[in-house]
Amino acid sequence: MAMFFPGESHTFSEYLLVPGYSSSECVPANVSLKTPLVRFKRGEEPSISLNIPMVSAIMQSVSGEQMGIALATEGGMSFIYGSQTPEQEAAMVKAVKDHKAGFVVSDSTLTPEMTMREVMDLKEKTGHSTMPVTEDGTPHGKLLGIVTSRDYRPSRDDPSSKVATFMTPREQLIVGDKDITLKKANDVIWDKKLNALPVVDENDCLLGIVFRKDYDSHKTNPNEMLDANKRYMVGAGINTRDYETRVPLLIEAGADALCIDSSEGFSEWQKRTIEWIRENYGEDVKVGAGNVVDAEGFRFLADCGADFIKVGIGGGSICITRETKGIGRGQATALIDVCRARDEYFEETGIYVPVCSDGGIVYDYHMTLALAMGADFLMLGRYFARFDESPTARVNVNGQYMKEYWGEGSARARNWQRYDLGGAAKLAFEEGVDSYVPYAGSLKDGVNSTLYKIKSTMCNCGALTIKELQEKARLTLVSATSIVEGGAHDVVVKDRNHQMVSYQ
Ligand code: RVP
Repeated sequence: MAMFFPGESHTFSEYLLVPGYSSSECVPANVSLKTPLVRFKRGEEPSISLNIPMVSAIMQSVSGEQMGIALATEGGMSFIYGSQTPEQEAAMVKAVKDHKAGFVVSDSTLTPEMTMREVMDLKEKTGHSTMPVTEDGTPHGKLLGIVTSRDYRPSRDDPSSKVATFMTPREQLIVGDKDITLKKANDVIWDKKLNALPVVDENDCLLGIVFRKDYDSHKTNPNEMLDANKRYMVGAGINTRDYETRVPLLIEAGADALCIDSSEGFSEWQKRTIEWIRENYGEDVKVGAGNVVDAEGFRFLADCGADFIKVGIGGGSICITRETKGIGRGQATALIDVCRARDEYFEETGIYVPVCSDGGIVYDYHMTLALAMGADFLMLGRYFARFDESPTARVNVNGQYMKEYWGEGSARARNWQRYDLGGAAKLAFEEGVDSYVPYAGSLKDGVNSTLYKIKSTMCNCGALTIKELQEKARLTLVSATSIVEGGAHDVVVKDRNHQMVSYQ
């Protein structure tokens, strides 16, 4: 007879935190969100800790180079998507590692042949008003000029005029050379009253642009995730099929942590992948595994040597795995079960294996709940897809800005493999959808607002660290009617923004 899990499986929205005593010390400014990323032995420090408990999902529509840089700047880590060739993925990892803080690699690069209309469309899509012009239109091509919104007047100029006719040409630009420091670049910006300084190599190819505003923000990034050589830290997704070629390239490119990306990780394939990494790299290469939804799955992967374990099947906002395959478990119940198993494993073996709650976070308070239930950190897809730094286009849908967001199990994401196989492989069925999410501005602003809420709730629970939150949190299940009670009710709300609380 089949085994039945006792009780129902619940999700985050069915729980609330009951506040505990908070002393006068409990203020957001005193809260630390530092949290382990990889396994460690009792009494030792983990070799990698995150400064904020957020990682970005291993997805084409979430974790590219810009996301890697922006999230590391705030203290989290991106896992670059693996649904591309190993060479392409390694190049993205390398781009994050090579990035010099404050030197922006533009994803809105123009060619001299483009028209003003195209420039305006690109500005609408990306929100960028300063765009470099290179010979071949790539971000590291030979620099030919710069276009800012002061160079053209949409209302008066001919929209078909070519970039070459209205850009500020290279010979009139002040540039920095490849060895310029950020401090020196900023001195030039101030001395020459510039808004941006392009930095070029000895062949006049663009390396990056220093913007006036970025230096100020750089100075205020105390949480940056930096490796021993002061380079940004970044992770990368791998799979259980091509690891023998992919892993060496990612390690060579400088990846700080790997993660096996699978919707179902309780498998011999994951065991073999981890074993291969251990045989070839020992403990030096850090690798997370998953996803699992119960204690048995956790223990299996912990015994295999996974450095962290991801929890969640079917809870992702774009995920239809539960609908198509009938597998999964309510995210809160799965997380609570796995975190209990992690603590028992720690008791028994003295080894702490961090748990990542992956998928299904809708409101900011869900993050606090997940941490309170035991998660060490959170993997977020939809949340990050909404920001400027996700790799997808910003589009205007019925007057509202949206960003595209699609699942890794959708036909759109899996096309790359089909092309790889010469079109031979067909998708048997889809496990994800292609969608829009409301555009939410810069990652920095969004993350800081979220973290402030998390810290403030932690204070309500009397906790100054995530560990303390896990020990002190008091959680209660809520009934359907008490969820109604928790929103604005029985009043006519004037401000429509308060009616739509999702996406906060
Ligand atoms: P969310 O943050 O709710 O958008 O969920 C993101 C997670 O959803 C990913 O980290 C991954 O585990 C899962 N995912 C990604 N693609 C798909 C799919 O196509 N089914 N699911």
